Amino acid sequence: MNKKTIAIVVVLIIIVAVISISNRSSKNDTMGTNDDQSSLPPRNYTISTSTETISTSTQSSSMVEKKEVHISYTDQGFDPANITINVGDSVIFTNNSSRGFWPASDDHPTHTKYSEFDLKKTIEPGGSYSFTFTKAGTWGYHDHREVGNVGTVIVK
Ligand SMILES: [Cu+2]
Repeated sequence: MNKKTIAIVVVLIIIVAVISISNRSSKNDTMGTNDDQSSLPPRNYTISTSTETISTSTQSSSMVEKKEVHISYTDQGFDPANITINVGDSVIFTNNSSRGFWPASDDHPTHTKYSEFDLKKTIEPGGSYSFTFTKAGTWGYHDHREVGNVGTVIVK
């Protein structure tokens, strides 16, 4: 239900309530005297509008949900080093090691396999780097400052 519909429903409820109240008072008029009215128990008309919880479903689109995959960089290397993701997914590298590291695409030192992936600078300990893979393929990567630490991102 949208706001306009709710407003119409509320107006209708008010109209119905007003009609029923006026029917009652006209009935009382035909019933006659004030004595009759005073013998009636007091009646309270409560107009209750049920408050409806409106939940708008956010994007039930058929698109595949984009994932974020985390890779931790430790003093022992990347963990996990090898992952498989889908096109459009992001990989977040967090530096949990004791030194700066430089995420870069293979091959060292030119980094031309997936040149956009090359951060071209160092991430200090505690820092992170998020990269969204938009090209399918098998992408080897490494720490440009510690070339023995390598991994592979397979993008499907
Ligand atoms: Cu390198």
